[in-house]
Amino acid sequence: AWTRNKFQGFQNKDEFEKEVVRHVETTLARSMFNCDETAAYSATSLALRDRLILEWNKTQQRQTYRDSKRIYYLSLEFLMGRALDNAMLNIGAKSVAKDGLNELGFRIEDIIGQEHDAALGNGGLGRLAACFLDSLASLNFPAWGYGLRYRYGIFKQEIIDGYQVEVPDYWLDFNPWEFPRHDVTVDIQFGGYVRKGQDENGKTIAHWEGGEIVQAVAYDVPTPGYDTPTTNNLRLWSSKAASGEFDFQKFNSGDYESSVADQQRAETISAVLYPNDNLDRGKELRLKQQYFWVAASLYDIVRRFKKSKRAWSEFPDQIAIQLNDTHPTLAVVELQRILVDIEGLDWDDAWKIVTTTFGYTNHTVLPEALEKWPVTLVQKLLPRHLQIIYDVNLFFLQSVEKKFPNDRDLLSRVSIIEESQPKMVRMAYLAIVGSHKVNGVAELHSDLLQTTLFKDFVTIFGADKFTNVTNGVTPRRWLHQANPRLSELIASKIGGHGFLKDLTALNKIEQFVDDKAFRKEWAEIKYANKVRLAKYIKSTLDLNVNPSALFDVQVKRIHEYKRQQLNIFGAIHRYLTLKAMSPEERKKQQPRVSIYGGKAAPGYWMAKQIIHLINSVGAVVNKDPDIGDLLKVIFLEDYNVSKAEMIIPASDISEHISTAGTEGSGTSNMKFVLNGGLIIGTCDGANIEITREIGQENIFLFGNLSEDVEDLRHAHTYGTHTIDPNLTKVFEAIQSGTFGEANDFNALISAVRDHGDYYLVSDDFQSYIDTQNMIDTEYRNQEEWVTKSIRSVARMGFFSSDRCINEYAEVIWNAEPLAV
Ligand code: 26W
Repeated sequence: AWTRNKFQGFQNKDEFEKEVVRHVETTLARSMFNCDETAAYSATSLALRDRLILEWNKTQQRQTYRDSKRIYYLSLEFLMGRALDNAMLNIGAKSVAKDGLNELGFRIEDIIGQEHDAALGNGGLGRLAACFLDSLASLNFPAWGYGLRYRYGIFKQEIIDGYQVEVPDYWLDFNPWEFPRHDVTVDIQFGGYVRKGQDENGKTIAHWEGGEIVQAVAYDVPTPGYDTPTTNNLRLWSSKAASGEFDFQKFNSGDYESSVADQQRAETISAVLYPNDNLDRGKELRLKQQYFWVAASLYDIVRRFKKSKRAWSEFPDQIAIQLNDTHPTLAVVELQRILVDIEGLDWDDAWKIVTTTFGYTNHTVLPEALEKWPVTLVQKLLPRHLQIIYDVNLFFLQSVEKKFPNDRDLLSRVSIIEESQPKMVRMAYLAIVGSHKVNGVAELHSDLLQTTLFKDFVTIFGADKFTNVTNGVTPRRWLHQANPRLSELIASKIGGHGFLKDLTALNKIEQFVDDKAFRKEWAEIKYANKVRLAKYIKSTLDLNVNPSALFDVQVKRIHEYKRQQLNIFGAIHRYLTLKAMSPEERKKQQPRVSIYGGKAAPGYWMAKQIIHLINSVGAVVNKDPDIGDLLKVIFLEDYNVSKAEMIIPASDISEHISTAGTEGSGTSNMKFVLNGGLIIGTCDGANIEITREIGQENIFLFGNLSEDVEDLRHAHTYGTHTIDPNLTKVFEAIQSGTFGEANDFNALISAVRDHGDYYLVSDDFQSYIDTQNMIDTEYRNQEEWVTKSIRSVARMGFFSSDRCINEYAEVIWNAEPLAV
């Protein structure tokens, strides 16, 4: 059996301090006398990093030597957050570091707080990828992540006069967690033309020639498992001009400007993360990013495979590649191109290898999120790939025709090429045809995929190709790191921290549900977390909130389908109701702090209006003397992973209130419950499975069901559409100028009243406010509330990303952990 601390960690705090001092004095070239918190953070990280890289090396050697099946997770987004705390916890060095830093005159929280988030993602999909890396390493799977090293991650959000303003997130000034691999480079081709030639046997082969070359450089980020000998790799590609710093020919001939311009054009590819979440804008640079990253990754994967000298037919036994949404779908085409054009395999043999290697995960059913690329654009950038796509489509449609003769409608419905004006490549269809398994991310979501979006493909390929893997979250970051006191309390009751590796062991705390001291401590921890958030609100917004009030939280990307507008309309209704009460009556009401956070895509005007409304309501409500502590409306600026770690443990109730059938899974719902918060939610995404696990008595569900949505929308458009009377009052208040310039909010109101209320805000409004009122009542019974909180946490074992990764490994990857 493996025991920790042989190679990882530090023997004691003196050894740790020595390393920190060494890095301050040598790597950073400073003296300990002027070592500030920034320098202390850098030196601490470098000391930790030294340990990680040793483990990384060993892991890589072991994985190469064993040569067992490897998993490659291709994702355009990895929302990693901060690395230092996670690294210390995972390698078991936190207490040594805490003591060591103390002796050097620092508090560990301050040092941890120095780190800039690695924010290479938008939201759910990117954070899921990060949780998966943690689980893959913690379960000892030989797995690599592949992504892009954006110079600018998701923008920073500032709120100015109640509106969102975007500020670039330049985060690479000093990043101790990455290792540049200037020796690992791949030349990536764009444009040019295809020339048909013949090989020595007279077989036609395609040569892709001309165009431009951009160089991909690898940057490696070690990702340590929790209490395991495995430190896996996240490889991020950065783009630069292929000819080095300058085109010297141009430079020498005096064309200095254009030689620099070439370099900048190349570097643009990995410059910035697209900030759209669930919206496909079809930008050329985005397609370039996708191919650049996919081609570099596949070259790397194939190069590693070829070292083993195995037959090509063994490729799928040795390699599983998972496509995180359709963003990496060109990988399917690229592998086929490598096998056929470069390695000389026959089309059918190659295609068999390709389709056995790939799996595709869909994360959304929103039509506006489904990627489509104009055929003309693909032709321009990737002429050979377009030919391959056409051939794949032809053979696929021929097989459909054979199975379902004379169904022209079916053929045009499932064609990878949409015969529209202009013609488009449907990436989801290409991903389905190019993979052996397709999964959704929660049961309802996977069912909807199979009965609606991908229905024809279920008919064609059979139901076996389609499956569900319900999302999960890593309990290391989302319980142990974010809520250390709760983690310790649980550990003290059930015999240690084993639950962090087998989350189902949480069920052992349910036997303590009546234990007085345990309950008291449980409630105190929640209160302390709320005090911490209240202090943060005071320091950033200069607002006093009462930590004893009910903290009601909705933090996620701002999107109409996630319905932050329902939440703020509900808060306005609450405000109006309180205003209409007598002072005596008001005294009987439950105080509440309504907390919002999240970014709007820069081009998503409606989402920005929602942010503005929230801030405008806050500006009025928060200083209304009639209201006082009874209601505060708070918008927290720049929601990100590290802020989530503070906010989530401080919630009493969190909101997961998407229109039924629209949220793939949701993962913050899992994080909130895991931290002892209850949730209000619709019957959507993973809320349904959370209910199944924790019991319907422990969750506040409301609203219309997914199966009713279509009829309701139909009725809005073709029947009579009456708006809920309470919501009408809310609209009247807004339009009478209660929250500032009334016209500012016309679009939010008319979306509901005049434009068909696509997201069913009015249909769900009464049910929503009734449920919120029920929450007020139940919250006053703190004993019952704590019971619900404990029971819920105890029953959350299913939602570990470890369970999720084990399911992927068994059902999709056919891969096993590497035992040591
Ligand atoms: C093409 C633009 C674009 C960019 C990102 C389209 C779609 C996306 C993502 C798929 C959006 C996303 O993050 N989806 C979320 O994925 C989570 C992880 O599975 C789920 O929990 C969320 O419900 C889903 O919205």
